[in-house]
Amino acid sequence: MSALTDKPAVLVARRAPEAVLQRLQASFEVDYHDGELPLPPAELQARLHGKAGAYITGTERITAALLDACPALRVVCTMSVGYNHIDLAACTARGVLVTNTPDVLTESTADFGFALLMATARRMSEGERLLRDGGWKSWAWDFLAGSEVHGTTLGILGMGRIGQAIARRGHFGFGMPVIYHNRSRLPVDTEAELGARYVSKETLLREADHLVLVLPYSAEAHHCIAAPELALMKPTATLVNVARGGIVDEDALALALRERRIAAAGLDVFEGEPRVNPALLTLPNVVLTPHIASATLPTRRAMAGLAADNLIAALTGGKPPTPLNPEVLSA
Ligand code: 8YV
Repeated sequence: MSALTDKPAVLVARRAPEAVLQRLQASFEVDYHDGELPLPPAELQARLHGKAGAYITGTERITAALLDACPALRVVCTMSVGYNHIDLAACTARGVLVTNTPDVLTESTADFGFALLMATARRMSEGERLLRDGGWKSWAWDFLAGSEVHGTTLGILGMGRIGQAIARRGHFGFGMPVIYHNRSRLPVDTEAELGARYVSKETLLREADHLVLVLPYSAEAHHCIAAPELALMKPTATLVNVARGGIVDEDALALALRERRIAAAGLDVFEGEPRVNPALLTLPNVVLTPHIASATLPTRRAMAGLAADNLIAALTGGKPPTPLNPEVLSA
């Protein structure tokens, strides 16, 4: 509680839509960081001290050390579906509820994943760069000729909500046979609906014409696409990553792209973002976007609203809609 009001004190660690901020201010004593850049970790910790709630995004790391320094913290609400920036086990052990924003970004993120696949396969960024640089001189039969998309084999690593939404686009929109690998196999009726076939990771790598990474980041997913995996892919294949940067070994990918051991890549996420591996920046056959797969205004508003719903419910005796560790609520 704030010393001046009877409202719980919370930190809103990044800019939020005005309507969402107003809802939060009606329920809480809000410490608002409205700067362009994330708070440095020490300042994040200092400003979270004494707060009951944290409203964060994927750019704020919640560690065990931070939790120990902020014992008043009861709930962490992230405006993201991914939560690898939060030590969930440490939160649960300390009775801190964590919530994320699933579902509301699924379709927009899948739209973007498919757009990135198409831009990569059809060399759109390369073409635009060439045009802007005055390099468009004439027509030639193979001028900026890319890979086919329709009817080719779509591979998906990580068949959760977003993976399935991408599979649906490939299957229904582009007549693509879909193969996938995932920790667990989908029910057979879902596979039939998506036209998707479960395969080993090795088969996925060998057979996909376009491979899209949509798996959550975890220690076991770290660099799970590295030199040996890239070596299994077709030399004509496209790799798209809309999941997390750390899943791909970027040095190995840059080498494979340079040596044309795969045709092209489309990356929306980077290990150590917003820094981008310099080796990638010089290559023509990679489309690079700044982590914007969920970035449509309606989707971002929905994510911000859902994170606020979670925070308000958690601190006012309600039922948070999307908890990640609901066991904390029943404890
Ligand atoms: C966000 C994301 O843009 O939801 C996620 O996990 O990666 C993106 O949608 C970002 O993390 C904002 O918090």
